[in-house]
Amino acid sequence: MPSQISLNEHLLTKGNLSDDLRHLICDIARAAKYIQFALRTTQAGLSGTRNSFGEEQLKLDVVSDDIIRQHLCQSRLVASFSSEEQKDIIELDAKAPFTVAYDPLDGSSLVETNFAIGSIFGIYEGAQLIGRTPREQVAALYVIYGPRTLLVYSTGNSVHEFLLDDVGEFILIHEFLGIADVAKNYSPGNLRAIHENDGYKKLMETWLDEELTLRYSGCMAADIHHIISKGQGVFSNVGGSSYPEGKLRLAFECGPFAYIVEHAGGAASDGKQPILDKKITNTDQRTPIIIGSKKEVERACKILAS
Ligand code: AHM
Ligand code: MG
Repeated sequence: MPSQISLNEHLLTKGNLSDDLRHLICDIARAAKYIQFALRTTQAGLSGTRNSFGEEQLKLDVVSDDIIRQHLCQSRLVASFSSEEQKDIIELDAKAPFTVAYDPLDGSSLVETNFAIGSIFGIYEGAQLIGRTPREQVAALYVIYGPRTLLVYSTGNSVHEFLLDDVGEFILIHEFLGIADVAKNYSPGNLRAIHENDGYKKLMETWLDEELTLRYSGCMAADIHHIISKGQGVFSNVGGSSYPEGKLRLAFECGPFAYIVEHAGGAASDGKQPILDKKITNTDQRTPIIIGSKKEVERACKILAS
């Protein structure tokens, strides 16, 4: 028997979850392997153009969406799913146990730069997404495609990190990840909003004055993974005139990350209430978000409200 712990084995022994949910998470992990292969082997540019063989190429976010859709359909475990790449919620089989909300390729505008990007998933029991809150998720996970491919999941029993090895297995590298209450790093998104949002301006001045370390890549998945892997930090994206509610979506981005960060001991708020308690009213719904180290999130919410 190999001494390394695979994702499947970890889910079996530490996940505290049903076999159905374990199979669904493994199916999603398999989809991620195909996405990382597509990212490695598709030529840069990648955007509905032709490759050097003259073949038409789909955008990588569309390719990633197709790969995930195929895996969700074939799992036979998905009642409905909703993707950041598609307007409509897709209903598959009302009797199947789960609904999945996902962003197939977060940070896809960074593909050409070779920065890390990611896929994000939130899993709910039942056939409905609309009317639910992210607190009702039974699992959330994300995959980071960077120099290494990493998968991080929570099923409500802390947060665990896996590395894709050369055999094509996700193997455990860190378990029971935690986020400290105090942040030393900050990751401020939608900074253009400081011209219209005095609270956000004051928050930036506070972070600058206190000389927190700036860590912002432009991919939420990578920026929040930075917080999880360093065990501290704060990420923000709040509203201004171009994005009154901030740029990030509740169902596909903020909800899954709020679930994972809270299960690592951190916090996630829209400035007034926990992200986990916000009702999903439509799939395009945006929300301001301050997420990461608990004390810093609390303080940021106070400054934003002042
Ligand atoms: P995407 O899902 O289309 O990639 O957009 C979301 C991304 C986030 O990952 C990131 O935090 C944000 O957009 C960055 O926005 P901006 O380029 O305005 O800073
Ligand atoms: Mg995104």
